[in-house]
Amino acid sequence: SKLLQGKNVVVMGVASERSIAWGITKSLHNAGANLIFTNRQERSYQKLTKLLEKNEIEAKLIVSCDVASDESITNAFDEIKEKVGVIHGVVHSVAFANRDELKGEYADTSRDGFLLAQEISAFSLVAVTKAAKPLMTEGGSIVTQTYLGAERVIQNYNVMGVAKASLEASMRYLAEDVGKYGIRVNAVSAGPIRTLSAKGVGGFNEKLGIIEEKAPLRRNVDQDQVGDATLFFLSDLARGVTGEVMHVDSGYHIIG
Ligand code: 0WD
Repeated sequence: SKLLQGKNVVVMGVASERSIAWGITKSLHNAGANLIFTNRQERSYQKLTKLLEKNEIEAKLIVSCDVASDESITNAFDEIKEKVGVIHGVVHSVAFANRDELKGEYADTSRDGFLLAQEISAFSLVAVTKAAKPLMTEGGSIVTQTYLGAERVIQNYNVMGVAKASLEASMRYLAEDVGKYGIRVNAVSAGPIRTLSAKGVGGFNEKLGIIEEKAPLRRNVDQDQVGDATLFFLSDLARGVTGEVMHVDSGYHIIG
């Protein structure tokens, strides 16, 4: 049977057809998962319902969730519990930083901008894990999306790189917390992919060019490749893996 047949998976962060979470959606759907979606904005909800229709994918449930609010997260997972019951996976594909802080010098980061990036991009995984845990009574898998800027200084990524470092460390601490309940927590570190969020990072096109030139595979990755890697983490194939960051970046991270 299929890898995720009959499994209930929550996908957070489909904003458009270009979203990494949309690539993930297609992989999970093909693997037989029942999908539950969360959106922040009405605009994303409209786009998502159109995309689902076009691709003949039926959502089990769509709920609104703004990860800036504990109440919104609690309400979303309460509704999922009530209408779906047990869940087996969560895909966390959400991040935010002020656009004017994704260029220039990191030293110019404002206090508010720093805290905002940490809140939406890193703390949200903590809050979501806490909310999802009681619904994962049959064990589960939580997968977040990170980037190389967590490990190295990548020009313009600045405050988001520091937020991703926090996200990766949180992922490891959370993996320890929930491992005893049979829940795994992992991260996919994707290479640059042109999405709505990526447009906000200064010098994005140059980044794509450098990968084509220097990465072992000499090409950029796409949303579908991230989708399949995320599927691996969600599936039983990864039953022995937790607290891991897996790079889906054409091997770029090994190059000095
Ligand atoms: O090159 C890239 N695109 C990479 C992205 C490389 C490596 C990692 N990533 C990460 C991003 O940092 C993020 O964590 O992948 C994740 C998804 O990013 P994406 O697919 O590039 O971005 P996008 O299509 O813009 O989706 C981001 C979602 C949007 O959904 P909504 O429904 O809100 O429009 O994150 C959402 C964002 O708005 N988001 C929020 N969702 C809930 N609550 C919030 C929030 N407060 N803020 C932003």
